Amino acid sequence: MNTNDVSAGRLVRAPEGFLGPEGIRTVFSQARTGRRDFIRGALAAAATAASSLAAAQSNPAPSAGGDPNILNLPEHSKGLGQGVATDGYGKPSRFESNLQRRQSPGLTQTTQSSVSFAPLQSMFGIVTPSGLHFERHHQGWWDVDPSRHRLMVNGSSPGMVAKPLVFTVDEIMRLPSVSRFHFIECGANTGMEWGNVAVPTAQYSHGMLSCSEFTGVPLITLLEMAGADLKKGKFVLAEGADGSSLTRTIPLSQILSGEVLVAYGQNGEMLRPENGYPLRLVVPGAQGVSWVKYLRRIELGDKPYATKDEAVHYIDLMPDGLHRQYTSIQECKSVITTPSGGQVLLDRGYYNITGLAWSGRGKVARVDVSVDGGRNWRAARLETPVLSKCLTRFNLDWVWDGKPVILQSRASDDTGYVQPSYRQNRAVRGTRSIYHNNSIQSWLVQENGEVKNVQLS
Ligand SMILES: Nc1nc2c(c(=O)[nH]1)N[C@H]1C(S)=C(S)[C@@H](COP(=O)(O)O)O[C@H]1N2
Ligand SMILES: [Mo]
Repeated sequence: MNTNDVSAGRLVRAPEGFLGPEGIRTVFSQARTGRRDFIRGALAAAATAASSLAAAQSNPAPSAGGDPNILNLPEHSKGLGQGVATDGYGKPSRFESNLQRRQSPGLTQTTQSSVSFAPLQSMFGIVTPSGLHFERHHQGWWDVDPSRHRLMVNGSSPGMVAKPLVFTVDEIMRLPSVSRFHFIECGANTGMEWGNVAVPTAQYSHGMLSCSEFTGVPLITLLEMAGADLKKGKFVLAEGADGSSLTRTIPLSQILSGEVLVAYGQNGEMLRPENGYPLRLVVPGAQGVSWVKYLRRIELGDKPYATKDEAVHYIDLMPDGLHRQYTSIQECKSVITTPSGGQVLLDRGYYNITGLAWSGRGKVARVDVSVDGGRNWRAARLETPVLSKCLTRFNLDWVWDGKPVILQSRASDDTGYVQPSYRQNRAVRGTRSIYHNNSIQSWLVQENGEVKNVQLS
């Protein structure tokens, strides 16, 4: 084993179409099959690599010219490195240029009313770097001047709010703040899969999903400051400042708990313009459309508003022909991100099956993983922290024997809800929905190591 194994881990393949010129990162194995204690085997292999690397770096090796005093070291171990970065804001390594959010060719007619997907298959842990957060815009994004932006809090009728207020961003940032980790998932995530398998990779099947630490002020604080009547009020209308006039109804019951935030921070800095700078609503557990960006108005009322974004869009066409409205909580769901569609296993042997699980109703309680198309299930290890309405990372040890297998993950949350199969979901929902598909995902690992998106009927 030598240090070249590191680059083997970065081998890329670029299947046609969706992946762009860079392809995606594959995974690689270090230990061979046949070892009964495969974890110890993998660790031993890693230790050997480390010690031979150390030996290579400390032992003088004869140069081509035969001068034994010249060390056979890479440039970066001999010369002077670069000075502190001059651009003031760091960027990823140039070797990581394949790590990108991507658009789906042909999905939408304009990029202003479109979506970019987060590269779930190449991320670690639970936090989405802000530059890789998925985007969903109804009429393009704006870099709104925070010194001119305002947020109004008013009532639908006289008396609903005693003294309507208009806040500047500075005024909101002076108030007591909280920081919390939450996932955001577009209600249309995995929507193309209702009818059948539609896309090749986890990026496109599940990448309208991201997770950040959000910082802001509980919306209830602003309502109380404005003297809101929290007995008469039952619902809030949230309105964005972009041309789409995006508006959604949020039940006051969810706001009273203090979890709905008027956020300005994302992962330790201000929100990115694409994600709603300078203010966005954070509605933990609710589908993305309720997380209104460029938030400019909050109105307290006593009934749901039935706006275009909840009466006509984001509704579920049921088998009986009726539409289901206001299904805004994202139910428990999970996906294996490695190995996943478009990746290639380079060899049989040990792999860490890893993925993400989440629930809009609370904490992930367990994740079971099957490597035989759902016949047998093993409990995966949940990585801490396991937070409410937040992505949870799971892992499972697995040795691939080189035969075709179907990998699946099935999450349950702390309400006892279990993620359904496609068959179970279609029995209730039919096949004509777009939104709210939380079915169990299947990945087929073929004999040649290539991983494909499949569905079991
Ligand atoms: N003002 C405004 N808010 C918006 C949208 C929008 O187009 N305009 N899109 C919504 C939808 S459908 C989703 S899924 C999320 C996406 O948030 P993101 O772009 O930060 O990922 O924002 C929601 N909030
Ligand atoms: Mo969305």
